[in-house]
Amino acid sequence: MRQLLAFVLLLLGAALPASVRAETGYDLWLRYQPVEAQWRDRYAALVTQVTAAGGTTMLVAAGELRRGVAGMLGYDPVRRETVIGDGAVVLGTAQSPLIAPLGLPLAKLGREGYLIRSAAIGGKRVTVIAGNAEIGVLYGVFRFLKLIQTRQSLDDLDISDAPRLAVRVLNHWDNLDRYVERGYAGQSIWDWQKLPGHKDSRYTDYARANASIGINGTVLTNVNANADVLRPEWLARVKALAEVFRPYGIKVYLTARFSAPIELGGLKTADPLDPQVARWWKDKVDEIYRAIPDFGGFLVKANSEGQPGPSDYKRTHAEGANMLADALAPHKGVLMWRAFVYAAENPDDRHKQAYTEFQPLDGKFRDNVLVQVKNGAIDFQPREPFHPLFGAMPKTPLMMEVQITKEYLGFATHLAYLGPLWEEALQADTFRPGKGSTVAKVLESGAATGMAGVANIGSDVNWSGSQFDQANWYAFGRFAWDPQAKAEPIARDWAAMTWGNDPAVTGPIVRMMMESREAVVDYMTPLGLGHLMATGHHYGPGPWIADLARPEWNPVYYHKADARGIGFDRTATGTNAVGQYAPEVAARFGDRKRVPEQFLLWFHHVPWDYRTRSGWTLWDELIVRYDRGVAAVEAMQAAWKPLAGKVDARRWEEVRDFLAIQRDEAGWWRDASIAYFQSVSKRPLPAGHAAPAHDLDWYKAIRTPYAPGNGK
Ligand code: BDP
Repeated sequence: MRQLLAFVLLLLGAALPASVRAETGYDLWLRYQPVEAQWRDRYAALVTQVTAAGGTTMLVAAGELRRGVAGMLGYDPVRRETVIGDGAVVLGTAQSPLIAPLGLPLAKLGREGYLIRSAAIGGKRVTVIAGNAEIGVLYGVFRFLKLIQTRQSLDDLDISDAPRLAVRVLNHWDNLDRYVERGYAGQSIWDWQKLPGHKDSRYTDYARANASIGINGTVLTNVNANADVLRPEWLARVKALAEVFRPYGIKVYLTARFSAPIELGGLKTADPLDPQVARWWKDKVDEIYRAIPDFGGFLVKANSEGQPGPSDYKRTHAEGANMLADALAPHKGVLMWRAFVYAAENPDDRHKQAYTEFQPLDGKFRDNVLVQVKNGAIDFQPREPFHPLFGAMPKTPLMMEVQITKEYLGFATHLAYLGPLWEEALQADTFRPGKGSTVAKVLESGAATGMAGVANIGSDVNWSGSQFDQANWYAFGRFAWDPQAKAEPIARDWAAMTWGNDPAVTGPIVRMMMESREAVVDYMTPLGLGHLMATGHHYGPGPWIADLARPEWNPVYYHKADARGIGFDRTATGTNAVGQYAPEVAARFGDRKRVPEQFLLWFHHVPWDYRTRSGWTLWDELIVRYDRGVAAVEAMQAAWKPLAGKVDARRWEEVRDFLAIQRDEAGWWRDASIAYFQSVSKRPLPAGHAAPAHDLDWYKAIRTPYAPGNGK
């Protein structure tokens, strides 16, 4: 009898309670699980059939709708007959015969926008999902499915949306041997060895996931990659991937190693002003477009961390970029040129170097160049002030680059939702040209616009190395679509789609997510500290490291702790990095009393007994923050525990285990940091705060030689 029951339950798989169903996370936020009975009938009445005609993207859109409805409502809405009935969902572009007569206000939505509207066609009550192009329809379908996934009403719909940025790209730091630099989710998903003969079905799921959040481009190769991907045999593989992605509105881009004309072309130079070099690139670009007519363009890391570039020939970044841009322009390709430059030989504050180099080049770049600027001036830290270049190059399109993969935030095992970090950067007021000129507005105002996210995607079954890291991929897409977006509603959407709609589940999950990034800041780099991670792999604390060749490789360069105090003086009495910001911002950051406390030590060297706003001494405040960070991780553990049985066991257990790892490592960060800073400050810990478990030498002796993502 029991066996029979088990068998029946197996047959009814979809109806099993969540706690019993094992999920891997492969389905991401597109799980399409059955909706509760009370919703099912309401939805089913409004999704009786799907009507669509068009090209491959329209087919994909209809296919996704069928898939979602099959999963969530339990039937296939496809009807062969063309007669429209009540409850039909009509997909089409502005020109579709069923849609054109409705005179929908599509014109202002651009090529990628969409409109979802409850309407009447031939006296029947229908829902129209329309765009100017088929890709808009696909985006609209994902939005429509999200309404069901998040249990919204489908009655009286009138939704229209369009992306606010044009180029919304993932940057994969993937090498051709499938090694992912700063990758914590396994190998590269690009299985080059089997391409172009075999196209893994995973490429399609990757494209679906990206299209569902509006990502429309992917740079397949690492910014530090060699030039090999530009060889004909590799371009054939790139072409195969481009074909998979095309129906999903995703363009393929490649990194272009600046010295490729030497390495592949046999030229003696890669000087951008040498006509032979320009010719080589033009021919190479033409060759790429013959294979991939909608190729997106190039991403270039030049004269940065040892990469070749125009400065090798005493040319400017603009001269280098423009030469490549000219090769791409006839094909409408874009060039993303990174502003992440700093030089070993340059003794100036690393914070200042990109601005110093790029700001004078404002207006000197071709129209199809986007200068790609990291959110902060140093390097993807848990918290950084916004990059001073935002707002400072009004004549140059700037795109913002963020890191989705958590190189400096505990890799895949630390739960850190990055939505709040990105919102903070995007909402920062540059005061250029005036008050209210947020970074988001700067991004939107360019003649060309975009946002790039360094991907956290790999061959792990859950794609991102952890369940919660999927939220960062998801949130990146949402912010690139709308830089004015807010982190919390994005977290709510993701949580509902990924873990189910029970408020007893989503409530705690969203709270965990919203507090998680601040927890990491507190236990790693409180009060504006930064770059204290151990050398190279950036895994775990190394604030004592002081013996590396280049000054800015050493954490001591960033915190400057001494007997007197701690912090980097970037005011006028120090490096005057504040001078690179608009005067209003400089005045605030430069004044110890006015600087947001979260940036205090980023801009100021502050005595240990300085009184913070809470009335503590700086030293005590630091300790309080470290402990607050650890306590926040414990609070996440406590919040997760009661969700056992409310979500599937397999994912629940993975999260439980990762939170335990995070708790241990938060403690490690706290203890090691306090042990070290105490050796400098020589101060006692405030009452009620425990001494580190071990002495400083114990922490210094910890080695993690095989930490992932750090080259080979
Ligand atoms: C740093 C990474 C390094 C990248 C570099 C970059 O440690 O692996 O190559 O950024 O953005 O954060 O180019």
